[in-house]
Amino acid sequence: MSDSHDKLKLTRRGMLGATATGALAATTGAGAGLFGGATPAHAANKINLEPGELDEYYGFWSSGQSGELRILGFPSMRELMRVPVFNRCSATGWGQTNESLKILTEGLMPETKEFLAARNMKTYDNGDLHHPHMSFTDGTYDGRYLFMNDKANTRVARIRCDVMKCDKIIEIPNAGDIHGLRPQKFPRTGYVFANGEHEIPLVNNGDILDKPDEYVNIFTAIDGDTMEIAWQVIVSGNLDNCDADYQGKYAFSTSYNSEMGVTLAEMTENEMDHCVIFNIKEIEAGVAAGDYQELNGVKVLDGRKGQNKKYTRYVPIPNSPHGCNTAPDQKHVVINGKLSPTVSVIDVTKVDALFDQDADPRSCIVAEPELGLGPLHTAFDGKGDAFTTLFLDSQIVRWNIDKAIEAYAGGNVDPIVSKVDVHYQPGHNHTTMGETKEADGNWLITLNKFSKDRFINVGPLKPENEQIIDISKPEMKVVHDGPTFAEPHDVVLVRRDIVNPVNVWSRDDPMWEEARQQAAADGVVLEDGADEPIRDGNKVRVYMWSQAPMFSLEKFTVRQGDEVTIYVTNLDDVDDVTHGLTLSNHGVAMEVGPQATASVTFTADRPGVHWYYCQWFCHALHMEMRGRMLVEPRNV
Ligand code: CUK
Ligand code: CUA
Repeated sequence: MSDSHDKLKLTRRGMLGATATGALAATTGAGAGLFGGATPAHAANKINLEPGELDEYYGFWSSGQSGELRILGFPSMRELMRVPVFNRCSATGWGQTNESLKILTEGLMPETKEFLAARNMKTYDNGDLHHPHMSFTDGTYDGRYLFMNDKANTRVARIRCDVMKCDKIIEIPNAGDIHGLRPQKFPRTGYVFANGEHEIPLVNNGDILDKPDEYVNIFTAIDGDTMEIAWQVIVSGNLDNCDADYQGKYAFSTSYNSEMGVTLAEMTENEMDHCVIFNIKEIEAGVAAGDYQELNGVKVLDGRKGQNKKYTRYVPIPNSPHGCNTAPDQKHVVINGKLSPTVSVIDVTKVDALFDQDADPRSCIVAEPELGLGPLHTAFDGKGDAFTTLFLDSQIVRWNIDKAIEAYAGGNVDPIVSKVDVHYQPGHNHTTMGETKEADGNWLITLNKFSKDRFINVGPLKPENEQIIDISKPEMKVVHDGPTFAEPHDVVLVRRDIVNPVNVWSRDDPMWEEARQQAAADGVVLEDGADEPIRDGNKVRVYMWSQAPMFSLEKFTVRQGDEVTIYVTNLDDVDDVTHGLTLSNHGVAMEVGPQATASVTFTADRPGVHWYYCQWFCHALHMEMRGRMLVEPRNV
């Protein structure tokens, strides 16, 4: 590092840094006063928050075919953040930065990497994220991680809740398209259970093609701490949704198409499909005893119908069941009938007998109330009531679990408490803390697939409509319409005291470990940057820091055809001072959070002057936060 640069750096960093901090202190100071006095929204189930009031819950939303996770404040429904996962994000550079590409690619199977490389793709840039769920400890959310599925490209991802960024994505071998996903509730997560939805040949290499009777479905248990696959079980029938018990003994998956048909007529032929119950201890014992085949590096056990092994039991359920929801009473699991107007209630204490005494599989069913047309998903208030979406009736039905059990035993009681119209065709619904033992019965949200006439028209593609329902009294009341873009399937509503993200990255974060190592190999300290690009053949590495409102390099020079990697380390240590680096006319842009390092690699094949600039409005001199990349023509 030259003396003059050192001096310049010190002076400018000192002066402008002070200016920046001063300016920010003024704004954040005002903000702190405003928010410091904010009151939570729970008073009398209040939904409309005044400016400056904070939400009582975090809502973690899936986005279906948009591929991202969204964070909303709940119940205000203010969208707070989008966390890219299975998609490409223009704002943050997810899918482009080296740090995100490492996460997006390291968990892919070798043949997928080859497939993508042959098509000049670094990774998939689409996904279909249906089911986001938080990690549990002892039956309730613990604020560590969120896990989610990608139905489109058979992946499972994890988000770190300390920074709200995805840190792991794995492809699930042997399975066809991951759909249902739930974490183990007890003793902790532990396992993340993931359903393979579409049946495929066990070894899907082209040897077996149009022989559907040789296809199988795969249930997967992932270790949520390491994000490695613990084991898989082969099952009969398409797996749809799943959930776990509060005892740590069983997992449950709904299964439509027990016929294993491929046409609509074949798939809906039977009146009864089933719920598959997985015996976790027996499966672990089977793994320990070596009762598995190894496929693509995964231990795969056989739990198909008729195997009569203690890994699985098949409970007949009417008809093409969809949602699978364990109640906060820690005892009941509701299986939603979809094509049947009923839901089937499993008593987990009666499941032992299925395995130990080969009891009739239906003996674990303790209620089967008829609720209405198209029951898809059920949520709970923690006080004994359940709330089921009726897709075809466009209603939420509130029903009482104890009364349903009484009626099933022959009692003359009606389990239905009330119904409310929603707009329209609800899929998932969810209550505040509803999938934990701490369900509080305050609010229900219903995620409706259609919104026609609820909003001003935006053309043929309409938003979905999410409605909030006050469930604190027996009569339910719709209190809010919330349009949303394609296409949340599911959401979890988490009390805000459970979620505690940091404001500023730790410089030790593993996210940029490779950048740290590369810098060390180049004799550079990331926080200091380098005056000149480091050349290594035609690979060029540019190290700079950012501090509002400047980059450490006002310019750098490379040669046409160089493969350039730019590392930016954000020295700002102030809440909310995110910078970015956009390199014009190169399709390059990335977020650099406070105290973070981010890097991007591209080929400098356009001779000339190209400006890079900060794209995250960070300072009064944000427009001035820029520099030049000078690209020398190849034959000079
Ligand atoms: S599924 Cu979409 S409405 Cu993927 Cu959870 Cu039921
Ligand atoms: Cu830094 Cu805008």
